[in-house]
Amino acid sequence: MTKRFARNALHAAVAGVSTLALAATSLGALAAQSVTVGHTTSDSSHYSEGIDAFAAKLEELSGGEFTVEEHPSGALGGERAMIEGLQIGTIDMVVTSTGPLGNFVPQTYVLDLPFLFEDYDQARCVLDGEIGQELLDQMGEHELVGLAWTENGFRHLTNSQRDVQTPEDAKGLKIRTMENEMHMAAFREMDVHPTPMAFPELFTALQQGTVDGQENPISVILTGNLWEVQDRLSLTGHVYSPAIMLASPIMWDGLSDEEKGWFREAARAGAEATRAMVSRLETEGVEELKEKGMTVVEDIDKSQFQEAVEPSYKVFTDEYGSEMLDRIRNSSC
Ligand code: EAX
Repeated sequence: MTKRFARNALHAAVAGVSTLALAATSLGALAAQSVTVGHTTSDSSHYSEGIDAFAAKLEELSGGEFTVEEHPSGALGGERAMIEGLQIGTIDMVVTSTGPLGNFVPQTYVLDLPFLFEDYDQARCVLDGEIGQELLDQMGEHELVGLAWTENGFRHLTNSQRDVQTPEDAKGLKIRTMENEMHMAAFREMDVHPTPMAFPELFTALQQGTVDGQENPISVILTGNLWEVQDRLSLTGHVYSPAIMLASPIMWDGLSDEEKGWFREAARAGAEATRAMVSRLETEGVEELKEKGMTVVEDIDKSQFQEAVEPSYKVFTDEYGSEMLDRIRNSSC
């Protein structure tokens, strides 16, 4: 009897242990919920810096319930393809420029107008305010979830043909642009031949001379090694390039309100880290690019470029009206 009791007790204990073990395993499975984040830039870029900060904050807030799996360098495709991936749920999150975003959410085209923002402070102030929030909310109408505005940076022109100091110097160049109608319209006004292309194809296109040049922020030129295949940089700063942290509605709908709050807070921490790196590289990065052998044209009369691309504003307002543009221009930022 005692023996049997002992055996039963043992069985019960074993059963108890395995129930606990099972419970621990399912907790473990939750703890290991991994979030895939894709982007086109390298793992030493400003986006990657932001994703590290996002991951650290998300893990901290969730007590390890979520971990982040970063896929840099276009491993999951170009920005347009990744945004489509969010809509169908094959990717959980993407950090992307607004380059191809207007194809999905036309309201964002306004942000891609050349010389819209004077400087980083103004752009960040607009995006962090009411207008930015309104645009983030609009993602929801297009099967996307906007978590936070982050940053790519002011775009500068590079090419392999000649030093470009004035719009006249740029005439006739074949320049890769993002898949963005506003950017293409602006370059057409300058008599530059815009060639839209996804970022992962860019390095080879420059290397093989399919295009003469491209335009991107300093961080992308530096950390994407574009200096290896481009020897001239002109600090045109012709357009501010916002970036956004987007989530898939399929992942999002499976989260509780508390979890959604963690993602939003972590995304803001990520944006902050990215912006800090963009600011730092805007000056330090130019020096590094010179050391790597690029000729840098710094003395640019931006008003000449601004004048040359001005008609592209009409292309925008004819199609989308001027309400949002006026609001940005009249904002207190
Ligand atoms: O978002 O396509 C581009 O030139 C972008 O600036 C790049 O993918 C980073």
